[in-house]
Amino acid sequence: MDNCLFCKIAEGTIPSNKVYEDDRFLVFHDIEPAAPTHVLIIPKKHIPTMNDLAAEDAGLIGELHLVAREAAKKLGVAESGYRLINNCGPDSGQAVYHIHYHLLGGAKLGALVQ
Ligand code: IU
Repeated sequence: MDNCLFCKIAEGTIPSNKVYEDDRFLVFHDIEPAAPTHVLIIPKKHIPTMNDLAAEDAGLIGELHLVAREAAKKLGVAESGYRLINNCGPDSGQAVYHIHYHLLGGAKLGALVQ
């Protein structure tokens, strides 16, 4: 997708601080961390939001959870605990319309709704 920031990050045309990459996923550090550990997990496939997921994406999104699990281990938060968040649409505060999951940890996290 031409005008998508996270597609450009996935392609490598915009640099990121990578934690993990394979042919289908990228995990990179959020530029404005909201917790001591804050990375974003994205599929390289351009899917704008959770609402745009198709049945054929079920495997991709399932696999994304395994990527998140491995990232949590690599980042040292697997045992202490972490949160995986997807923002979908305006009320959630979604700012980048390429589906992504925030993995947050490294501290006791606050309430879910603020
Ligand atoms: P959101 O779920 O769409 O609100 O989250 C977008 C995140 O992308 C947010 O936490 C930003 O700090 C983060 N981000 C980034 O890591 N790199 C960027 O170049 C931009 C946003 I723009």
